[in-house]
Amino acid sequence: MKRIILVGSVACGKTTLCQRLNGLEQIYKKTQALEVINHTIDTPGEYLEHRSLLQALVVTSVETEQVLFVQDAAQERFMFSPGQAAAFSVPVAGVVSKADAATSDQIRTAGALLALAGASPVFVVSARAGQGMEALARFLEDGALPVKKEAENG
Ligand SMILES: Nc1nc2c(ncn2[C@@H]2O[C@H](COP(=O)(O)OP(=O)(O)OP(=O)(O)O)[C@@H](O)[C@H]2O)c(=O)[nH]1
Ligand SMILES: [Mg+2]
Repeated sequence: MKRIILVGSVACGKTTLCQRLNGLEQIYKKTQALEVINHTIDTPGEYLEHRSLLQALVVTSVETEQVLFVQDAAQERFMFSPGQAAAFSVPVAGVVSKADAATSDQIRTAGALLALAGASPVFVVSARAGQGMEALARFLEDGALPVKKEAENG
């Protein structure tokens, strides 16, 4: 698996995603600091939400091969700026998380906002239910692109 860094708001599901990608038990634990788990760097949501900490994400991402912007599908608060992916020197993909708890409209909107932030491709997953995780894992293994479904277009 590529070395990745997870970036997203508080409670958007980064740690749960990280546990699922690494085959670990899903246990809730608030992320307090940058944390390395196998090939994954998990980050506290505060690093995205507090602008003064943003630069630390950009600097840390240099150690990785892939950034994942994670957006909770059911969360209306969107903390990524348009074009924010350009601040990173490694490729940025998007993950719409918690798809099990969102409507298809919410999923579509979250995906469109991630694309606006410059993330590509964008995956739709539920780390809890397992939906979409295979496609994301494949992309992180060998760069395979997601197959677009009707509800995710646009
Ligand atoms: N329904 C649903 N809930 C989820 C999913 N993934 C995570 N959650 C829940 O969302 C909450 C926050 O998940 P975390 O993975 O800790 O979020 P985080 O992004 O790591 O949060 P910080 O460490 O605070 O930045 C927990 O209660 C999780 O159980 C999912 O796929 N579906
Ligand atoms: Mg966390």
